[in-house]
Amino acid sequence: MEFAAVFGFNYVLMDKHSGLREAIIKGDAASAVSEAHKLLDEGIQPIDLMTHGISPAMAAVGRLFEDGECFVPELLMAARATKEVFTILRPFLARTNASPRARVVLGTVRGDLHDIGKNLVAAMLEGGGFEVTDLGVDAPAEKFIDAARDKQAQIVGLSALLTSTLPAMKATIEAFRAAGIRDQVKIMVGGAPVTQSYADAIGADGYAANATASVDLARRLAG
Ligand code: B1M
Repeated sequence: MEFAAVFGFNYVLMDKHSGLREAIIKGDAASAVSEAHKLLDEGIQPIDLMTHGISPAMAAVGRLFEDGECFVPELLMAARATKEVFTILRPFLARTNASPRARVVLGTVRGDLHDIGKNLVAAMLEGGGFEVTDLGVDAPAEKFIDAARDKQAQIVGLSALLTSTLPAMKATIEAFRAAGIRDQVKIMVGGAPVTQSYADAIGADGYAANATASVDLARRLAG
């Protein structure tokens, strides 16, 4: 795939994150990790690597996939490169947390295996001072409920990328109600097919369109 074609002229004019974006789009994990180390050594904040590097790169890979310009193997290579960069960013993000603002239990709902956006949200929340318990993908309602109880979480975050798994989001919120603990947690939702009106319709406490907005929302929900 052609990097210039993905980002257009402005991005080709090379900002400091362009090497990282290019490596992720190409699915070159080793170069992505080395670009990330280089940026961190230059004093760039880990949050900036996510907002200007990982996030736009994965959005670009998503567009290429939708346009039929890349296929599942390339998607998976880009996802793997992103995960390896997360591995080196995580300790930096954790280091900034003196005492957590609130505990968040986060996961991708049942039936849904997409985790790149959810991982970005987790990393941004950690960077924003939240303690995050990540339940991974394909998480059933009971897993969210058990973890929320165990961790005494104030916030539960549900991610979904498929229109077919949106009902699992609704079912998870209903399960919290049935378990009698709906009023003990704030539930935030997000993911490409989710909208504010869907969040309202299923009784969520908040919706965030992207990882940056999820930190603002979590701060608001945590009071
Ligand atoms: Co899938 N997939 N996929 N996929 N995939 C989509 C979602 C799709 C739109 C592609 C398409 O066809 N155009 C389509 C869904 C169509 C629909 O439902 N209407 C689709 C499909 C159909 C499928 C399969 C069914 C394909 C198949 O097997 N036939 C299958 C389903 C598997 C399953 O889940 N059961 C499938 C599989 C896969 C891969 C495994 C190959 C891979 C996932 C790898 C992984 O995640 N580890 C994959 C990918 C990569 C995509 C696309 C291309 C990219 C998703 C992504 O990572 N985006 C996607 C098309 C697209 O979105 N353009 C597509 C980048 C990421 C940073 O953005 O995830 O939106 P996003 O997260 C954002 C926000 O949404 C938000 O913040 C994030 C960061 O800014 N956000 C939250 C997310 N969660 C949040 C939670 C919050 C707050 C904000 O609070 C709790």
